[in-house]
Amino acid sequence: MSTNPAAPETGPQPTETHPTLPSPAGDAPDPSPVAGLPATPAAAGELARVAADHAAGQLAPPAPVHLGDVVPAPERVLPDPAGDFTLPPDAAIRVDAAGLDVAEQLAGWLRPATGLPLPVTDAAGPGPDGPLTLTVAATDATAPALSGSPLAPGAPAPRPPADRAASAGTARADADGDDVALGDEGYRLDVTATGVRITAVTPAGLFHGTQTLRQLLPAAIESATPVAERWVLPGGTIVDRPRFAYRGAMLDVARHFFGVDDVLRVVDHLARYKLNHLHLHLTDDQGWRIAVESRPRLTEVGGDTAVGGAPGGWYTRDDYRRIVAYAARRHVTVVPEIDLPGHTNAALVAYPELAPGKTAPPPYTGTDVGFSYLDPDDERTYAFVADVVGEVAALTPGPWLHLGGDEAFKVPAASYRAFVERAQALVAATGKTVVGWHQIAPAGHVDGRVVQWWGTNGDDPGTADAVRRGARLVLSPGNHAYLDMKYAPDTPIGHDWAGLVDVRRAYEWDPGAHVHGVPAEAVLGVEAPLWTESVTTRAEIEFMMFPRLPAVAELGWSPRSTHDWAGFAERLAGHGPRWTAAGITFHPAPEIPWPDGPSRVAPERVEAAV
Ligand code: TNX
Repeated sequence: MSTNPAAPETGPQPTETHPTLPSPAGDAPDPSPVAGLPATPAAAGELARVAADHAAGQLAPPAPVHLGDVVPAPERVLPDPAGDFTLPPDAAIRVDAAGLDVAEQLAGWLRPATGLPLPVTDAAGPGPDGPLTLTVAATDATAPALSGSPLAPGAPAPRPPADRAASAGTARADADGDDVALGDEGYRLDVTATGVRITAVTPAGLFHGTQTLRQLLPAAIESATPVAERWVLPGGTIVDRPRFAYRGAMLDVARHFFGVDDVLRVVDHLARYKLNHLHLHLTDDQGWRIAVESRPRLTEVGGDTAVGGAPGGWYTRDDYRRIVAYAARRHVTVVPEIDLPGHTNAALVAYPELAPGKTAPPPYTGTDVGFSYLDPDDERTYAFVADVVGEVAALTPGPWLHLGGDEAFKVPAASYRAFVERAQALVAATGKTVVGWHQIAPAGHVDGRVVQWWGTNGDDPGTADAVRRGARLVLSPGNHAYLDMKYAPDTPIGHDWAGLVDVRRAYEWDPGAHVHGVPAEAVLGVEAPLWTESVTTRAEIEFMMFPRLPAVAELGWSPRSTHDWAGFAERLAGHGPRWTAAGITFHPAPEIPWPDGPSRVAPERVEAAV
């Protein structure tokens, strides 16, 4: 694989190497406009072109990426070595109206490195069929099966029904697993010698398909400037859809504040790996990061601080709208968290009447937890909660609102439970679905409630009981999914209260069978939280996310039947050069067989991160 930027051509130019067929004798008059060339009839000329293309295909080296080299692992992969496709210089992307925005995004990713114009054209309009076709089909009927073909060697077996994402669409899978419904987020990708087609039922599915396409091109596709490369895709078919409907990551913007551009970049990272939720931890003791018009002091006063005296900051309503819209375009839903009743020191500094003692505490820039709380016995607390969740809900198009609920150690159990029940009702009144850390489990059920489990031993009868009463679960086990845990003892940033989380530990667990007494059907999905007490820069965010974020993404997307550490590590290794080309900082984890060896992978970037 070459990652060299294209250099100006010097010396002799390469000559045409395509073999050509001799003209048959006795041809009809020369249709060629070029004087002096031997006569070649149209039909024979076409024959020659096809033969030449075929021969070139046979002579060309195989695609450097294999069809199964995708993270997260696709549900089915059927390689066809004769079907490798090379992007021609005049390639256009044809798409129907529903897929237009996805096609524009795909073109935007492919243009910088290829240097090709890659125009996006309307499939309904005039013009030839381009080699790249994206189709949003109205129904699954247009997502044909792998018509009786055997599964690829090593390809995953059809998954059991319990694994299926809780998504719309009429799932069909016959005994051979030959026919599948793509559903809300699935796609089918066909690569043949003459073109590439992605088919999906929704733009979200199409978008996931384009992320797969991107990964199948040589790693140099991530370059921001043109690269001399043969842009070849491996032939065959992928039919793919998620195991879980909720696949997310959390960014704590309260302990340290991260500006809009940093958040947008995190959205891009999620989208690459088919994660579809970004949970923003917007408030904590050290800072309040979202403007609330009815309570301006929350940001004016409470937004000024951060851990260790670092600069504070907050999102205006327009900043937040920008984040939400950017995420939506990438089929990522923002989940805002207002952490209540604990983790509220910044709010108490701004509005002391909410504090139990009715006096403002000093601003807090340390990293302890569990000391602050809103006064659960004061009605002004509930007016405050109603104002805040009302405004945040109104700014948020997604269905979720996270009310925190963790580590309110100083609130007696009965008061805590009563507070959570009132706060849940206030969230429900905004039309949003309640999400909360698993400490909210003992509170009464409210329609659709989601409990986010962050324990470390898989054993929590309270959470299992909440599930029996109707809650669904998002899994973020601290000892597997927490991105703020150190990889190893010498990781320069991060915590270790939940243990060390190397890439293998991030990968080796099953969200469908993790919490005792919780059946797979109750699991909505997975989320990898990044707390930022010790994370201060964009490079450090990436260093903690990569390569563990793709590990959790695979647990959320891929059927359990594909789960295999060695195979995952191999596939993941191929992403190191992609991250390097894209300028993404990552931890060169020693357990991953990086193509150039761990020490050769972007060492300067890793140093920059720590
Ligand atoms: C626990 S996880 C917390 C956070 C900390 C984190 C550090 C959870 C719901 N609460 O307040 O930032 O540990 O790892």
